[in-house]
Amino acid sequence: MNIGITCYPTYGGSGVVATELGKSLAERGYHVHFITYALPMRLTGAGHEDAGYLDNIFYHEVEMSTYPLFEFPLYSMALTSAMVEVARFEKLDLIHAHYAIPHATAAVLAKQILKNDIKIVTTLHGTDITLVGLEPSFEPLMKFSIESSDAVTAVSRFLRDETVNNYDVEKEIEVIPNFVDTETFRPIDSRNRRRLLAPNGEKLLVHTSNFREVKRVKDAIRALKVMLDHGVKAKLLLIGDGPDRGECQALARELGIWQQTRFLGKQTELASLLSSSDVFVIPSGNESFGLSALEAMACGVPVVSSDVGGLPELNIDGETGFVVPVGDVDALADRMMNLLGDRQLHARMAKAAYRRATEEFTKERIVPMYEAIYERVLNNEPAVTKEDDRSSMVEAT
Ligand code: GMT
Repeated sequence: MNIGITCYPTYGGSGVVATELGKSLAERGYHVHFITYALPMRLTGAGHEDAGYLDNIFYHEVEMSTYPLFEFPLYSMALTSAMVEVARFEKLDLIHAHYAIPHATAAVLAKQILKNDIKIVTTLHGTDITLVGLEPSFEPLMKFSIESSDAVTAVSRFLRDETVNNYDVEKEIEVIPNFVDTETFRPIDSRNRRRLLAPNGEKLLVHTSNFREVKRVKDAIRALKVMLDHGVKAKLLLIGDGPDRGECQALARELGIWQQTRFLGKQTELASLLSSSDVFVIPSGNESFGLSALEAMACGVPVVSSDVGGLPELNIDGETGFVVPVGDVDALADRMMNLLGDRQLHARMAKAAYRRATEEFTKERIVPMYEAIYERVLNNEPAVTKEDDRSSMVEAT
């Protein structure tokens, strides 16, 4: 089977999921063609043994021509053209579009140009539905793109329900959660690293994100301040980069806790940094799944998260960590102090987090769900009904 994959290559969890899926499919013998405007971040293999050339994977760059008349780059048009060209030349059976606008839209248009001689699978990831698509002018486009896809998946039950409710779509949306490569994300003995990061035996809190407003990173910094005021010896590792980073740094200085925060920027050795840490904190204002929390869980790190979106589907309150109301900084601090102050509780939750990640959300378990959808659309079979939805596995702990 020849599969085209389009995703945002440089930024965010949807690109990570799309790239890891493509790599897994290639390992299983499919020919995978990435059609993106830059080489997907994790495809370069930075930090991976398989850096460089990967068998069965092909990269087609979406080239953007400039012309003075086009004040704004015509990304969607260029992408559609690239999809058509690659589909014809490489005899693609289907295009898997990650992120609804404009990727699913471009794929649907490409399908029309190709006279329906291709199938479209769309995966909804989060902000495409919860933020971007809610722009009133985008609503008809979103509904059209979803309903015109041959199959649609969402990464959590929350996201499926949001899509159905917000866009009134008449389309079966199947839930396929995010997955993690447990060979990369695993508990790693990182005592040396820990000694460097916490030379005075401090507890380590960790947060990874793209520092957008929706991540509410400042809540994590404020929670650290509450903990320090309670006499807890702790440090907060902040990994990643994005628009809010500057403000977060300013807040840490303003609160007088600069020395207890470490802004580490974008890191490739994530698993080792996560493994060095005691608690993963994710206070998001909206989060359709929370791939970063899953990666931490696979490294044996319990999670303290907000209660929004798909986070409570992943992080089981009182079992793999704690779930607190979004924006409640005191509750965030309180739960982290509970975890850090009770060795047995911490060990139990760390083990449960690891078990949940490595039993429920592995690529071995999740990738076949996508394969089944590909087979189904190519055989023109109908979608599974909600009653026997695949999301039931997410509920199993
Ligand atoms: O918010 C991000 O980090 C980026 C965003 C994206 O679409 O690239 O991530 C979304 O997709 C991830 C993969 O499916 C999910 O794990 C994230 O929860 C989701 N982010 C939000 O909903 C805010």
